Parts: sequence; C-alpha cells; structure tokens
Amino acid sequence: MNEEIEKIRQQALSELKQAQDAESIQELSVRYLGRKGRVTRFLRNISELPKEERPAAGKRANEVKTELESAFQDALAHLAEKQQEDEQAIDVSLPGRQPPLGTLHPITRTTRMIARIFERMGFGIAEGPEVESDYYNFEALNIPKNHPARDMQDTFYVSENIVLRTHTSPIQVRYMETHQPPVRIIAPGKVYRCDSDLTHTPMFNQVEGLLVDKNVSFGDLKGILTAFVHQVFDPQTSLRFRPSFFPFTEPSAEVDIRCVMCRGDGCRVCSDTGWLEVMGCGMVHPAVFENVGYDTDRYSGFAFGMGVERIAMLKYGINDIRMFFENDIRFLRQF
Ligand code: 2NM
Repeated sequence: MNEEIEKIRQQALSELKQAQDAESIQELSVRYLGRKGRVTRFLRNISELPKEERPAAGKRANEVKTELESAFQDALAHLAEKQQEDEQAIDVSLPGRQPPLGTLHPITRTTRMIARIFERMGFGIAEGPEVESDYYNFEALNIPKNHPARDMQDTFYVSENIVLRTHTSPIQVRYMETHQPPVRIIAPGKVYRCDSDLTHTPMFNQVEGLLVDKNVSFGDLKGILTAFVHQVFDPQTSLRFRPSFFPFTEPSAEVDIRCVMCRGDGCRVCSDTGWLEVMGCGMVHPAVFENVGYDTDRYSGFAFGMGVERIAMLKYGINDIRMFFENDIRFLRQF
C-alpha cells in the first residue's frame, strides 16, 4: 500500500514536468487532489488497510498531498512569471518607437528670425535683467517722474525703486554705459506691463534696436527699418513713418505697413485704415546720451522697438495673443 502512494506521487510529479500551460496544471490538480482525485481517494481508502499500516500510510499520504499542492502552485506561479517576462521582452524585429519631436515655440522662432535679419545688417545681440531698477527702466531714458508708464496701473513694482522691466531699453542703457560708439545692437527679451485683453498680455516679448555712430540720420533709420520690413513681410510692402512721441527719442515715429490682410482696402485687422502699426522708432534723445556719458556733439543715433507677438500675429494671421501662452499642443504643432 505504501508503494501505491509513492507511485501516485511519482506519476503526478512527472506529469507536472510535462505540463506546458496553466490549464493542464489545473487539470492535473483536479485529477490528483480534487474530490475524486487519486490522492483524495487513497486517503479515503486508508480505513480499509490493515490496522497497523494505517498511521504510516495516512501520514505519508498527507505529506504527499501537501507536497503536490505546493508543487502545482509553484508551477502556476512560475508560468505566470515567465509569461510576464515574455510580454516585457523586446521584439527586435519591431520598428523603433518614434519619440515625439518638439518644435520651437512660435515666439522663439519669430524672435530668432528678427534677430537674424538684424545680425546680417551688422547688429550684435545684448541682454540684461528682467528685474530692473527704476533708474535703468525710466530715469536714464528721460521718462519723467509723473509719466503714466511709471504708474502702478501700468508697471509691476517689486519695491519702491525696483520694477519688472516694461521694455528692453534698459539693456541698451547698460550697454552704452560700458561701450563707446560705434554701437549696433538689438535687445531681445521678455517685458512686463499691467495689461490684459485680446491684444495685450502681462508678459510679452520685445526686440529693440540701437545704432550710434558719427553722422547717423533719420534717413539711415528709414533705410534699416525698410530693409527689415521687406525681409519679414512681402518685399513690396509699403511703409509709412507717422510722427509720434517717446520721451527717449526726438523726433519719434510709428512705423506702419500696408495691411497684410486686405492690402490697403480696409478690414477688421487694420480697423479699416488700410495700415498696421508694427513698431516705434526715433533719433535717440540727447538727454539719454548725456545720462550714459556720450558726447552729443560727436555722435547721433537711432533706436526702435517692436512687440514680437504682434509681428508673429501679423506674419502667421493669428488674432488672439493669448494663443501663444495657452500651450495648446494643436496650436503649437502648426509651427
Ligand atoms: C521704442 C521706440 C523708440 C528705444 C530707445 C532706446 C534707447 F535706449 F536708446 F534710448 N532703446 N529703445 C526706443 C525708441 C524704443 O520702442 C517702441
């Protein structure tokens, strides 16, 4: 009788070795340990053995039962583990996964396009702090104490004498303090103003430019800006220099271009004027030159400034400035 349980055990283990999948292991488990299984039946029949053989046979049969239970369980666990490994294995015949490629933000692209045009005309690039002193942002630029731009309504104050720069002109003031003419630089960067609607955001990007040398005239300014506009927009684009006012330039002008949408017929984009304002400019005010220690008898210069978002909106036909800052991937992917 003891031979019988050993035979059952041997057969169970050797059949288990052959079992390839969970189903056949389950089936084995039923066949050996189920209600009508061979081990179960053996245990039930122990009462029919001679009295003296019963304790040893019962003990051994229970050992085998426990052994087979864990052998089946281990085999199932092993199989599950192997299956998981297979699923995680790399199929080297598969094409590689394409990592999604990013693109430059349209404002970065526009800033670089503007910078490249001026670089080709001999301008270098200057940068400076976004948190500025009242002196560099206003005082040195001839902006008087009572000027509306200095109001809390228009400027972000960090403290009494520290502001978030409202334009990139302070970069040019710092540059002039440390470099004698000739000067030919552009100043790109983020600027901050308390303003928010369809065409204004509290942070936006500017590119300003400055050229100082002997005998620089308003004609030179017109030539440089015309060449610039003709490279950003259609080379046939008409320009208009309309008299304006800035505290840091005299004379000052706004540069308008013939509307890129309606070509001058009048539309919503140009408010039916046929013209679009693209930047401000002028001859640097002598008071600014005096503040940085330039000799106004020897040197003259011009400066200009534009909003990068505005240029990008006109170039790409975008009507809401907030699109640039919402980071909607469907919008950004188009650039
Ligand atoms: C503009 C318009 C006109 C400007 C002036 C200067 C500086 F530092 F030279 F005085 N920088 N930028 C300037 C002049 C900026 O932006 C609409």
